[in-house]
Amino acid sequence: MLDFNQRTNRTMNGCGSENKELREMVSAVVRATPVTDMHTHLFAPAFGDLLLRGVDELLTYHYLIAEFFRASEMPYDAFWSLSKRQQADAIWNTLFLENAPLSEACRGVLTVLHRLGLDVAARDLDAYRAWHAAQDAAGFVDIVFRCAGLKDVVMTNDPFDATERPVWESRFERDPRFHAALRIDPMLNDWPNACGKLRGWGYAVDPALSDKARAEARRFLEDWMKRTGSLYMAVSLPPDFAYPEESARATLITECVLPVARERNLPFAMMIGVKRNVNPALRLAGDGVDQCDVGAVERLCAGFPKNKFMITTLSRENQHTLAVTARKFRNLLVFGCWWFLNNPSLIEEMTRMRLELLGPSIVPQHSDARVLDQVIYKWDHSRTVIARVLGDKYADLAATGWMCSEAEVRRDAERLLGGNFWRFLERTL
Ligand code: RAT
Ligand code: ZN
Repeated sequence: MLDFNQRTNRTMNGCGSENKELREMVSAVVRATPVTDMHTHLFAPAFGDLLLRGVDELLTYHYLIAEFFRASEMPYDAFWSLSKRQQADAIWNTLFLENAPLSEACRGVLTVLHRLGLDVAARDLDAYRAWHAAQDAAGFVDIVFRCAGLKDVVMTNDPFDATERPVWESRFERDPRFHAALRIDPMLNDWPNACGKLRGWGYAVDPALSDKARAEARRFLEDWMKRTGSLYMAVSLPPDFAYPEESARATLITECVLPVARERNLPFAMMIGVKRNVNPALRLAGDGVDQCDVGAVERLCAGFPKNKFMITTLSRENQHTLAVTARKFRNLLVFGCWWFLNNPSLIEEMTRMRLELLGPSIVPQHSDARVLDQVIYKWDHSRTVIARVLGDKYADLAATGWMCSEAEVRRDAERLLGGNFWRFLERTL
């Protein structure tokens, strides 16, 4: 029996020797647990050039392009007129050689090269290029999945994308590691334009969203959910996203998206808070962030209890409200540290807060990878943070005498790194 002082010491002294072992065990378990990455921009090899990979793609990631323009004097147009290889050279020279690559996106490139077994100390970009050029797509997918500890990923599949659409319309063999998710931004964020496209594809829709148009919009969604076998529908939304409201978007959500999702018992994912094109000269790198009204999520979850919602918000300031909202609604799954939040300090803060408010009922992270290799660093860095936070939490429990077994830690890690996502999909409300 411990006396009061010993108990107090254990409680205060979070890093006792038992805790060191505990933390090491947690870290090993989290490292060994395979991940389902529930939101990426990756494609299976059957999609050809849509699957981005290699060091030039890593260096020209839009996160790095934004950082490059801060560090360089190069005019925007001059950069955009360069070939991809030249852009990669410019970014390498500017962000890695002339400046220290301290940002998370820069560090990520180095983690990838290192984990692939390349000599980062050599700073030899051409050697990295040569190594990548010798990899074939299918074999490289295997290498990357193994290295990242990935089980499977969810793609972002856009039926409005002129390059992607024909792939779905052709016959191809599905790779079971790449699941689909139907992305419907054009429909919900620019209905007049999307409406014209749908008409061209044989759906009798109209800008005013008559009854007939609503039925046809539902038919479009059903056709594409079926064709792609999507696990969910998804949209990214601006900070001023409101619900309910008088708008084509709100009508489409109520009358088309939610009924189709309900019918298939699949979630609707909303990623809220992106301010598109804050600086159009940066192209894909030109988007910004602002706070949104989490009340809109609350009203949707309350108003449609038979629908499942997966929500992430881009602004740090929205995270607490979102976590509290999830406490109130079992049809709400909070996921990931999205985009500008995918940095170790913010992942740590968010994961800690979410575990404290929601226990292990969350999806702490998704990668948002656009380049195959990126899953290596995104999961390497996130796993480290998740393991640290979990280690602290189990140590807090241990201080009371509640010891979690390795099997229990494994159970929790499996849930956090994929199980919760699959369970939410299969759940009937
Ligand atoms: O994280 C990103 O790469 C962004 O450009 C977006 O793609 C964002 O994740 C989104 O899905 O809209
Ligand atoms: Zn994304």
